[in-house]
Amino acid sequence: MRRKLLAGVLALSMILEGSGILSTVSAYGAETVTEKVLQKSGGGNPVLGFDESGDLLYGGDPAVLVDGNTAYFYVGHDASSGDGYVMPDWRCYSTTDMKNFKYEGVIMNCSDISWADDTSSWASQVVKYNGKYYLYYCAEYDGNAYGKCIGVAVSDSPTGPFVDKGEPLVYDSQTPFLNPGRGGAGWEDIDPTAWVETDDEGVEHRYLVWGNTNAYVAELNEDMISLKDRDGDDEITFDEDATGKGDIQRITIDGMPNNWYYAEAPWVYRRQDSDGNYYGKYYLFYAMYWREQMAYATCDSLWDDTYEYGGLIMEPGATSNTNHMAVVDFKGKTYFIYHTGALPWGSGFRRSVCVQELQFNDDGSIQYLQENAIGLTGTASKITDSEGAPIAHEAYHNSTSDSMYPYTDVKVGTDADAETDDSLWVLREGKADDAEEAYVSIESYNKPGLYLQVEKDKTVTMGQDYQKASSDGYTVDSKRMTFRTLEGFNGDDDTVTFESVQYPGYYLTSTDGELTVEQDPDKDACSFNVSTEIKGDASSMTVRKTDRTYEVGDTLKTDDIRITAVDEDGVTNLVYGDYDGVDIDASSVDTKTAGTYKLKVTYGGETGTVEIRVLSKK
Ligand code: FUB
Repeated sequence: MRRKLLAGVLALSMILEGSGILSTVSAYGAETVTEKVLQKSGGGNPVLGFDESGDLLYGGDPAVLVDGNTAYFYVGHDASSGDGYVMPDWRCYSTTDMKNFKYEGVIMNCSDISWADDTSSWASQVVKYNGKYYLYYCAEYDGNAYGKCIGVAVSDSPTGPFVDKGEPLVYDSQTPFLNPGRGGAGWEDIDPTAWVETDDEGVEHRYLVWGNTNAYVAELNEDMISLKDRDGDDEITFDEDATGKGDIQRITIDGMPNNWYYAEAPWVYRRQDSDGNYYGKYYLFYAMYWREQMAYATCDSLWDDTYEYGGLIMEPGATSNTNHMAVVDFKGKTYFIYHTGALPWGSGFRRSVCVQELQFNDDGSIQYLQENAIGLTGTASKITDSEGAPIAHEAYHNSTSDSMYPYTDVKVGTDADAETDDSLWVLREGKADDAEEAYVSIESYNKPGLYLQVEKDKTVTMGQDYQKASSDGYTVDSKRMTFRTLEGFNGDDDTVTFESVQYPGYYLTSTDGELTVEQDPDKDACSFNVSTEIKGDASSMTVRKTDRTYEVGDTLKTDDIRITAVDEDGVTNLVYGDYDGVDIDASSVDTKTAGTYKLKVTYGGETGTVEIRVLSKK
């Protein structure tokens, strides 16, 4: 299993590396070819997704506790074999460097909670307080009698076992259902995050924030297992009229653009100086809109202030409908920990955890992050054809529409003008047989979980390895996503030829920008150069069309055009084409005539183009 190896692998050098290491001779049919073993990427994302034996174990909704020299990662175990959550327990991993992870086992089973059902170990967070560890979690009340509730369990150790309080800390009935049409009645009270801090006057504050479709905040008592009766009326009440009275308040986030909304997955965070003291504003990280994007808001007080929208951090994941983050400072750096469905047969119901560094600008705003397959330890490679054009997938933003997933046939070709990130690949052990050193599977750098694959018609596309593995452990995509690497057929020492494992005797070939596998290819066209390098910076603005194509006579629409613009402070904004401030010059597009047009888009003083295809009427 790949995970077994990943857990122990250290970061590889991020400078240019050679590709060939050793070679052996073997033959297919009449042809004699020489294998050439490529350097595979060490580790990268996801960092978790394994059990005590190193076997695949999915887990989502990461939470992280930094305790001394160690960071403890917690996940809800995803045991689903379909398209719904089946989550029987919470598990823990530990790390002292954010690169190597130790499996610590089950910390609590849903079935051990007297009031909960057995399979709803949804999002959680562990906090340490006065030497004890408190696990805040959400689970469904048995028989759904009271919807989803928030519970709390206690342990003397960060790795458990945790013992539940015996009744919910927050019942679903304690907050109103305010947003029909989004989320669901009965599960507004999920996704707890807790925060404890002593202020400058020495007063201690303990907060619990949670919620789906609405975010709520309440104070915790010093026992950490009950909510504070702030207004002293002997019951825990919701502040219906937002008068500041009551014990549970609804959080309002001002300034969210594009009709986006708070969805779920809150995480409270504050920056720390080199002595570990908190400073600056509070950050509320959260999942926004559907499919879920990662965003943040800031405030001066978790209880008394309005929260101001800060920006988008990550677009919807390439392989998971939800995302859920933890943000922690650890040994002088800030880390953004999130989940994807990037492992084989992965999805929003079979997730695994990823780590990237989070960067702040001088004013405290947060830089946009792109999910990637290399994380802190992996390496990305460029694969260029004999003309110097890199293999790249088509440029696109992950759709917010469920119907687009899983991505199974993304267009791939060679393109000298391809954007850097779309032309980076992560060389993995061959899915068809990880013991074969000359086998390689080629994962997209910026669409983690999507791999180059050979189609039946011998064209090459990119898709997710999303189908269930058979009893031998391989998915139906394993072979078509694996290539045997050979010395380049053009005889150049530096080149490599990729033979399809699904179709032995067919070799990856670049012809006028098209990628196919061919039986008798031109020797230059099937010889590629592989170089491994660090990812370059994003350009200042990219404009991307999403899923729409037009037929002659259709009206041009701009709402699906998505623009990623980096402003002068390095802050990345992602906006739709119909957003205020976006100027679209449609004069170059003639939807009465079939053809391919370049549409000019201007935003924030930058101009870019997006390709519009108008097809003949069927
Ligand atoms: O894992 C179940 C739910 O999915 C979580 O509670 C949400 O945050 C979403 O990730």
